[in-house]
Amino acid sequence: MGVLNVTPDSFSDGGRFLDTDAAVRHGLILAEEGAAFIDVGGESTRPGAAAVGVEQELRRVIPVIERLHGATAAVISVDTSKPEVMRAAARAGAGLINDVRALREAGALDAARLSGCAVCLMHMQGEPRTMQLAPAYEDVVSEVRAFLAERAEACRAAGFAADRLTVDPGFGFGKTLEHNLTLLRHLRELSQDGLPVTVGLSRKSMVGKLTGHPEGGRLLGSVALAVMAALEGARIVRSHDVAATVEALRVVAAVRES
Ligand code: PT1
Repeated sequence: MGVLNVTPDSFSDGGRFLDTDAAVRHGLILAEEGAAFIDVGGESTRPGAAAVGVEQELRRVIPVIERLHGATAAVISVDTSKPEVMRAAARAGAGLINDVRALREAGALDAARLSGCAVCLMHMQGEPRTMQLAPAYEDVVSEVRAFLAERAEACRAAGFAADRLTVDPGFGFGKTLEHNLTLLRHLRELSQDGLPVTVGLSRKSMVGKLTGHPEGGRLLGSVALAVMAALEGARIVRSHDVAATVEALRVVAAVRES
């Protein structure tokens, strides 16, 4: 899954893709590099980020989704928690709703179900603005697993087919380095009910803490974590660096299938 941030405060692109043309061009490059999903996001959810209004988020993402849809075989994903954005994105051609709040916002569960899109349910403790101030768990693996199981059950009860869902532990979302590493080591336990697991590790501060490198220097650490996640059963890997990540995962797959 390739990351396409359409935000001025994006941590990875310095706002370079605020104009629709440039965003669409970059999305097409991600697809050519081998991304099966292009994840279009207009609300930054990195630690410390403030919320954005619905009109602004719509203005950012909908033109990009409209133009990517049909221009690539990749599935267009929309990184949003807002029901209005889910509805408009689905009309514009999105096939996956990637919600870091796991459809907990008012109206989101219904909007997602009626959209016909598949859904990624992610775990987050707190809200982006404050989630890294004091993350705390008694047992991070069982708490994240229980949360994801509860949200998947809420979706099934609302009428989602199980094969339209994926779950994500939410690396860096209200978690210390130790929480993140524990979750990665125990990734297989997060989806006992057989739902595919998605992970996002690319360029995150956990990579910085492990390598000492700033955001621009985290490719090798990010690819190493992507490989580890794949070996621990992850089925979808969200990344800014699609060419490098796809190459690494293809090599791993070739060995495992040999
Ligand atoms: C993710 C994810 C996401 N991450 C899914 N969607 C982000 N499904 C946005 C840091 O510690 O992991 N899964 N959408 C980006 N969020 C972060 C969080 C970015 C933490 C950076 C950090 O640096």
